[in-house]
Amino acid sequence: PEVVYLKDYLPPAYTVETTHLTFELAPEDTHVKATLRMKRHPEREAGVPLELFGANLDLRAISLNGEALSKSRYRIDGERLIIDDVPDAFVLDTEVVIAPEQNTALEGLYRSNGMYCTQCEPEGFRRITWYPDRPDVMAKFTTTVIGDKATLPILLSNGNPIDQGDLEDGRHFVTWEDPFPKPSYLFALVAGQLEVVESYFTTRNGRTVLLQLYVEPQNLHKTEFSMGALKRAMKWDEETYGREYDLDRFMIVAVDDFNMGAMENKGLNIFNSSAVLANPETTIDAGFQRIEGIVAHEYFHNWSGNRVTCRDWFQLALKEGFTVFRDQTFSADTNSAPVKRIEDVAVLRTQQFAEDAGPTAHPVRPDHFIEISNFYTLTVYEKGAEVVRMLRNLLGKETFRRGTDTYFERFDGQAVRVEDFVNTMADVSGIDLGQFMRWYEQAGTPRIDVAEEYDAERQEYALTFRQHTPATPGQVADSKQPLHIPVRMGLLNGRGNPIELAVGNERPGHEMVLELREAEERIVFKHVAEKPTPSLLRGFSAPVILNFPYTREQLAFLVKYDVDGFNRWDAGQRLAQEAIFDVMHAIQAGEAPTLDDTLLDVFDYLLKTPDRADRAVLAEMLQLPSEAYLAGQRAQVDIDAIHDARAFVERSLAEQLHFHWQALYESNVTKAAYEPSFEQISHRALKNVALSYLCATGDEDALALADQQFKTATNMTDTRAALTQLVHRHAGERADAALKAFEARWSHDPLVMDQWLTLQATQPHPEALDRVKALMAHPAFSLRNPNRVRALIGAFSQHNHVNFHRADGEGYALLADIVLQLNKSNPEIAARLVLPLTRYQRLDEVHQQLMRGALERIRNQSLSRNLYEVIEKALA
Ligand code: B3K
Ligand code: ZN
Repeated sequence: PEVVYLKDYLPPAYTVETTHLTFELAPEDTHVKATLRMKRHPEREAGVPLELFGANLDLRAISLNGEALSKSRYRIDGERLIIDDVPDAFVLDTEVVIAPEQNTALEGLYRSNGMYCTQCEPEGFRRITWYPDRPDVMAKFTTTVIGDKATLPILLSNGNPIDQGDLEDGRHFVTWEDPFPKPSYLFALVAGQLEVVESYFTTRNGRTVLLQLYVEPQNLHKTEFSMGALKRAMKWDEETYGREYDLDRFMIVAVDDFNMGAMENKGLNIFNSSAVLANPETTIDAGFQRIEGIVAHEYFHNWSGNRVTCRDWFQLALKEGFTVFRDQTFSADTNSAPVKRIEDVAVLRTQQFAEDAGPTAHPVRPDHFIEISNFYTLTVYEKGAEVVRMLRNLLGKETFRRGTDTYFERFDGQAVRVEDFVNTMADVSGIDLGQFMRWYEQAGTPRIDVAEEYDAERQEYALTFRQHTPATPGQVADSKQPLHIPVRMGLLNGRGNPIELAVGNERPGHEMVLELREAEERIVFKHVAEKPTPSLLRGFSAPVILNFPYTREQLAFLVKYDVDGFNRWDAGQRLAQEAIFDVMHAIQAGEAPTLDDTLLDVFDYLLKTPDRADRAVLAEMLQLPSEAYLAGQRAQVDIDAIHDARAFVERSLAEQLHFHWQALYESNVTKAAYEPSFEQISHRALKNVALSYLCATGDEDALALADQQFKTATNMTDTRAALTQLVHRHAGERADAALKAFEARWSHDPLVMDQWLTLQATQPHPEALDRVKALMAHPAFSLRNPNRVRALIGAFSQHNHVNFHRADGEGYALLADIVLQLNKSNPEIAARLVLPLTRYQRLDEVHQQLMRGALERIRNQSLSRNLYEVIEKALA
């Protein structure tokens, strides 16, 4: 397959001014007519051949300026159609036939439950018609959709409806016009039997926007929350970024079969139903919060992505990193800021750091690809958001806002590069961000080792920071340059109070942002009367691994006294990690493990002094680091030992603090009617953390309590938490009966059954693999639907380490089998699903062999471009 390089970028030889499309919808033979008014790009010379992209298209007619083109005038080479001889300005007409019903890849135009819908980012539009399908070609679209009136009463596309009417044979049509020039990846079409929920939003300039949420009739009771979230997002973007909505209507459609979470098509967002439909009976608290974030994310793209878009797909993080940052801060402002930060950092450190450490590591802005769909990654999205956050840390909130205002103003209506964003920030702030650009170009997670010295005589405290970034594929360690890193920090004295900082002539107060630029830097704090405890990298001010040789007493001290909520949590996690690794070493040495006293004291303190943290933060602090996170901290990973050690610590805390867990449970039971409010969510989180510890003992009383909660719960959060305990603690009869009852009640709702699949797939008991295999034959499962695949197979391979990594290799074999099936039907999902198999580098020889064996078995088949790229990297 062809490799595409950033350095080869050339502007398109011809651009499109207007695009007129007509769709005659039919499952097996949809006719698509396109009329493109094109002209030569001013920067390209005359006479260059015209290049269009297409895939799986049956070309029926093609003409230039009204004259049909004979076969000798053009050629088709793979995904390209080339016309050698075109004038400087011309009209190109084509007609193609496509088969939405056969489209299982879910890219382009496809059918989902009888509904027609599209997914065009990044290169799906070429499965609809021949087109210069690249984001730097922006055209005004007019789209006529024709379909059967009885079965397709709703016909949607981007922009505003400008015409509609009945046709013969029971068909009707609607014509849509989008006044904003856009790249083809933002095109959308929807047709089906849909119900609509409507509301209004008045913008700050007094314009009224019609808000429409289209769903299948059975989902009408799940729309209220998203509509509210959309309005909150619209208001927040006006207040926080000065961004106002620009069309008369904003439409969201919920679709069952969807590869990703959602898509920001101009004026017509298409959502995976799992990312928009919510109801207290069917959706857990975390689900509500996820939905709120995704609704906001897609809405925010209207400016960061649509009004200002990407020049080429290497710039993907320009829109994704920025928009993730925007949705993270929106959620932080709407709910609990420290909890949101804790959750985002946990994802980053567990999953993105693992990506950075594995064979598919790449810079935030990659410089080459085979299949761009493989680059919708944690690195582009989550690390991309961290890079934008660092810019805000460096500039300060107000200057950052001036920067975003200037960016939107300067580049409105254009397709631009990461440099355009960063240079704007440099311009408005006067800060030199030349070195900062390395964050976009250099892959891998930087490490910072920090050493301290205290000189009591001179009352000076010095910190030495040494940074380096390990090698990643294609970038050797020697080529890695030092980065420009903001480290937010403070110092605490022995009573836990913040120390007034004095560095050189600067007096920044109790907290400052150090800007590291060199491989090694020493900072001296003056007038420090006693040896302090440093609180470093507050709020996780940079996406790095920072090591400071804290004693356990210091970590416990930070949990109690640090003013930074994130760092309090982080200190506790680090203490728990050390306690777990102590146990692991004891088990490995054949000694009897014991629970670390300091950790026990900290938990005792937290449970006795619950007001020291807000409830939601407390619920995070009481949870142990995940097995996946713990594995990421080891150079040599022993999956079973990590699992056993973590379980030992959990059980010890459960037993030794039994009385406290009981009290915590009881004091957080609420009688109030369910609301996804922050207040209630915190109570439920604490109650269910308590339930989990109670059940960790395996006590009959605790399992009876879970059973009772399961039977009496009035919302999915409590139901699912209880059922998870019954199944994961292997509560025998009780678990089986509860699973059956759940199935009987919810078999009609696929999004609820996804949760039923997931909690069985993630049970630590050795029967999990057989259970997963059996569930693949259950009516609730389907290999055709990405949500079902993620719920069962994705959950098993990502969140059930002990069973996925079974010593007999059966977990790997199962994943390889499924990946090979999906390779044919849905390559994008196959290439994502296979990733856990590529992370074998830190496992023992036996596991490595088994994993490579499974990958080689995949490589022996004929592979899609998506899977080919991932497998080649993994086996390189
Ligand atoms: N921009 C879309 C990405 C869809 C790409 C799928 N291959 C989702 C989002 O980030 O909002
Ligand atoms: Zn996005």
